[in-house]
Amino acid sequence: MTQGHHTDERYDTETTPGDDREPLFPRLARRSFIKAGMAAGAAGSLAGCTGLLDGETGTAAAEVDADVDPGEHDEYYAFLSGGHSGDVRVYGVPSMRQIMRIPVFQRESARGYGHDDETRRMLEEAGGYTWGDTHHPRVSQTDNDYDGRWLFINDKANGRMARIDLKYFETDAIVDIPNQQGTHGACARLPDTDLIFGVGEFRVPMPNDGRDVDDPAEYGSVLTAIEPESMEVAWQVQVDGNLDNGDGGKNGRWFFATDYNSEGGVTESEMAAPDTDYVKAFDTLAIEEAVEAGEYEELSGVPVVDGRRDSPLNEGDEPIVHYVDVPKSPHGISVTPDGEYAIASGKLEPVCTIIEIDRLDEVEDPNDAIVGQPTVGGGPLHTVYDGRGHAYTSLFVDSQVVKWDIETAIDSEFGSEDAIVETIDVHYNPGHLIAAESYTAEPQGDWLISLNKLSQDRFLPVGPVFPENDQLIYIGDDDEGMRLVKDTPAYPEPHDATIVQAEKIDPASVYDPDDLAVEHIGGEDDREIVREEGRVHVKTYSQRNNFGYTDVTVEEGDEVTFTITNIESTDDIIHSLAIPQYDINVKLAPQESREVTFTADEPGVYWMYCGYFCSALHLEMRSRLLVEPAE
Ligand code: K7E
Ligand code: CUA
Repeated sequence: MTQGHHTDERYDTETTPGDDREPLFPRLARRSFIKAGMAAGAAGSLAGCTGLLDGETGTAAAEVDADVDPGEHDEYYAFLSGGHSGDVRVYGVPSMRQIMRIPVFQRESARGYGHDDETRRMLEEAGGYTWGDTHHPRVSQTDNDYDGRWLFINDKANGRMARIDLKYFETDAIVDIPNQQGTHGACARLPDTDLIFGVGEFRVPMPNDGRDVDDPAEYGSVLTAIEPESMEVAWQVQVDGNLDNGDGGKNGRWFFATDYNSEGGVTESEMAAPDTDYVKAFDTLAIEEAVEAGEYEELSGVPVVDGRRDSPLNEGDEPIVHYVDVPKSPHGISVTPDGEYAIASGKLEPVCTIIEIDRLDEVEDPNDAIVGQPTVGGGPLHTVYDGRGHAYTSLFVDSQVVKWDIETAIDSEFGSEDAIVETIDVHYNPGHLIAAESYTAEPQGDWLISLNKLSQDRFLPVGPVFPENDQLIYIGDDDEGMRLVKDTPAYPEPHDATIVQAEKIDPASVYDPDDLAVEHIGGEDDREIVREEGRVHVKTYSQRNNFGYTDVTVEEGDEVTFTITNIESTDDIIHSLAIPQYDINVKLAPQESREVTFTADEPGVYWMYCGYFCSALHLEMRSRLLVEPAE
């Protein structure tokens, strides 16, 4: 990734002791921090050194208690994006047990997602794609603290944003974003999550309808603002260059995004050519004023404001987008818990860039808002916080997490390593990392997960597709240093994550029928089979151990609808309605009602059965669908 232009001698070719594999990135194998620190005379505190030694050997310290005994609950939820699996995974922290998966952009049979009429329609109306690429899960906040209401997640592949209702841990809305290909970064305007932002990565013609196909100069990319309640697009801002990751300021005004293609290249070498790229600081209030004043062009039904550098809206001393030059191809950007700084991670340069947010209003040249640029190590991708003034940056190339002190970095020369407190080896090549409630005003500063892209030798081999490795690191003791506690294999492939205190989320264990759009069939008295010309509507229920009707007879060619309620009120008694050959498996949690419609075009006998092992008589929980041949 940075081969070819990086000549920093701090990188050596030796691998870590005990690590006999070939370095992944020749000449850029793991950096020897102790050596570098001594050479530069910039060692951290003694306490930091203890951590370093542990970091060098990568061993877990026994005294960190991350055990969650059988039957005990974790202190935190972690929500991890599933990447091109299209889902969101729910872990408990610190156990790292995977508790649930929430399907978002893909049909999923265990949850019956995309099997009933409503979720099928939702996926269809969101473009009808069969997959998505989830990267950035963000839980809604009120007053810069998690409120447990929603989780938002992007689809990098098909330019969408989804909302998960955390009462039911279920996707309840998806918006297919116009004028945007590759919705990458996803984040909210804080403190109260009153707008969700989708960050447009791929530059395309605007609109992308066949015009300017091979004229990259005319391509554009936009930042999209979405109303969280309606999940409708409120406005977009077109920018120069592209957009990568993003994060919201904490005071209801700013949004920051990185850019790795400021000059609009279409090949890898063009994209990596310039020495600098941008961090763009969007003044969302000024953008909203421009929309109010009608200063936009409507494209695909959306007001698109011109935020390019030479836009009239960027003239004068209140531009809508401030373009800050940073070393080329920054990747992650995140705002510190106190809301004072936005820190961009360098990716192709071994630095982080610290922008003091309030200075954006004061300086004439936005570059003067940069107040620090510490050297942190090879391939810095993302930065998170512990609430004690430290930043933790994932180093993709060095396979490390580096802990550094923000104020020290601001007080030091640009490029200095003085701010580095310690590093810890991770296995291997971390992408994102996340610390407990790092995206709020008050992170807890105890646990950190490093989401490593490569697991290499860490698990039993399972063929050429290796799992990823999500490593749990304890960061709660500044004297003892960071401790690697657990390896957790992950199905490909998590990107970002959010860690939320368990007490801030209050999921339902039984459905409230008022929350469902489908008729509730309360039991035997409600059940009926309504027949009209060519249509059969079966209204029934499920309970241990039957489906209300033992047989349902229809005629070949009938359009059949099942409206079915699980009438159990006991927690955890789930049924499903599986109909072989008709590709249906509708999951039904207690008091849940779902509807499924299909055309009975195959004459024959079909055993409708329950897919969840619900009682000792579960296997007996089946009924016949009799499809009689048409005349
Ligand atoms: Cu994987 Cu946040 Cu999509 Cu970085 S992004 S690693
Ligand atoms: Cu219901 Cu098995």
